[in-house]
Amino acid sequence: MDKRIVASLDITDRRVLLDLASRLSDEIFAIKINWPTILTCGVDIIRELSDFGNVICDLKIADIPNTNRMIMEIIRERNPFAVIAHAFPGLDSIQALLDASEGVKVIGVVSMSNEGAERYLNPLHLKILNDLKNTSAYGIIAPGNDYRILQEIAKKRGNLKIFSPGIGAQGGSPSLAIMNGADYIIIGRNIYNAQNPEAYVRSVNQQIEK
Ligand code: BMP
Repeated sequence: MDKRIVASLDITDRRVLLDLASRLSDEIFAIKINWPTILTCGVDIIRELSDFGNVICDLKIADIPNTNRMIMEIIRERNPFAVIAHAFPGLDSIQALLDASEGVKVIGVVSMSNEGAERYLNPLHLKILNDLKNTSAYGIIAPGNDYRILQEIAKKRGNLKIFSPGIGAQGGSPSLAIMNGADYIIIGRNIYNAQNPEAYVRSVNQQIEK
């Protein structure tokens, strides 16, 4: 079976992070890292983690095209599989990332899993999705704990892959997220705080398979 879990290893201790990455690598699609890891371990952690498989850099890049391009040029040197960017700054900003990507995939945030996103971002999700469909972006972020939004996005996503956070600690269920349209589920705390992260990941894989 194709692996569907993205392990969000929001860990700031380099040794703990690399150890867990090596233990999980056979059971997951990718490792996702975020600002806490990059700010503490340094940007070269991306290359180190890439020894264990796909690395998704969750930088939620959200700037003008020139700054986006500069960020992509720094990141792409370190062998990531993908970067996550906000799409709300506009298509010129997303296009700048795509133009500089040299094969690194771009995943755009369409809607978020936190409650506060209901006010500003989430009402725009279909508009953002439609725009992203006209680019060469690889995927989108859509909430794995809001099945109504997830279903709506899944119906209209075209070729874009759906990555869904909000699983476990934020209330979403792995199998319901997949049933409602997620291609990949992003799980953080439930993995790295588990007593036995490998066993937890294996049990989620079994749930998904069923
Ligand atoms: P956790 O499973 O521990 O809640 O972690 C989820 C991860 O996904 C975190 O890195 C968070 O920043 C990210 N994320 C999210 O939770 N919701 C979103 O809408 C977008 C995210 O990138």
